[in-house]
Amino acid sequence: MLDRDVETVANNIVAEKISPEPEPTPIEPRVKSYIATSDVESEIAIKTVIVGDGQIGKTCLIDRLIDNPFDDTHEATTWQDHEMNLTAEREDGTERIIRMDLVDTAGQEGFEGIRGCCYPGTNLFLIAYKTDSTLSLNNLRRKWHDELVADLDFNKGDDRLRPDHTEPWYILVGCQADRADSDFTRGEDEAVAEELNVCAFIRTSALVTDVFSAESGVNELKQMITNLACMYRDGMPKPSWKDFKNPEQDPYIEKYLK
Ligand SMILES: Nc1nc2c(ncn2[C@@H]2O[C@H](COP(=O)(O)OP(=O)(O)OP(=O)(O)O)[C@@H](O)[C@H]2O)c(=O)[nH]1
Ligand SMILES: [Mg+2]
Repeated sequence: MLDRDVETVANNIVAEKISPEPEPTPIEPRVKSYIATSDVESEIAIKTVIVGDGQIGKTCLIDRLIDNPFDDTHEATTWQDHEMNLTAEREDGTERIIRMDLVDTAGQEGFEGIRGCCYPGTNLFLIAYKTDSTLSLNNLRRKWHDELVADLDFNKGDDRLRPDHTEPWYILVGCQADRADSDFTRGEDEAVAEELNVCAFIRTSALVTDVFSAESGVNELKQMITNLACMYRDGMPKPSWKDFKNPEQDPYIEKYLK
């Protein structure tokens, strides 16, 4: 090595040592709150249904959403209806209440008939997969999407098929993201989000106790449901998961989030 090179390396090391530590970037909440315009009604109703393969963690996640603790035991669901209230804040600080009918369904084969009974009137679907299972992710593309779209065709005339709502509003929900091998489907899940044109995409864990943490994603999901419920009821066009990924880059979304 030339003396000149040695000197350059030495200077770089000194510069590295004396340069101040970079300021940590403040962590922004990933999902921002919807700003409801002041002329909309104060209470809105919304029906949300969760679907996906059996034993992927749908019921455990719903339990977390309704503030129940994590229960490790699995009992196959047939149909479970929950009611919950969500709140969105208006620009003037007043609240708008969203009364949500939240339906948990059976993921197993053979329950198509029962599931079909709970689809009519649904405004928002949580389409769920397990983050270490490519099979459960791919089944969203085929089995679950086909089943939901067939139902929409079957129930022509309900309010999901208004001219501006010709496609289902989906949130793609990854379950059990705490698992060591949960990165198994990373990348593939974005392809599914793209293909199914979902409104949002959130990875969650029902096992993580702090529902406000990024590792849990439960509060993030709740906030996103609130945002989409308001946007749906205000007759907004269907947003794309990419809009929520970079809200600051999209003037349309930024206008509605704070
Ligand atoms: N590590 C981990 N395990 C989970 C999590 N959620 C669920 N499980 C496990 O997965 C099992 C199945 O979860 P359920 O919520 O019952 O599955 P499901 O999708 O509702 O199943 P079906 O009702 O049969 O469609 C649970 O008994 C837990 O042991 C999670 O977030 N993390
Ligand atoms: Mg269940």
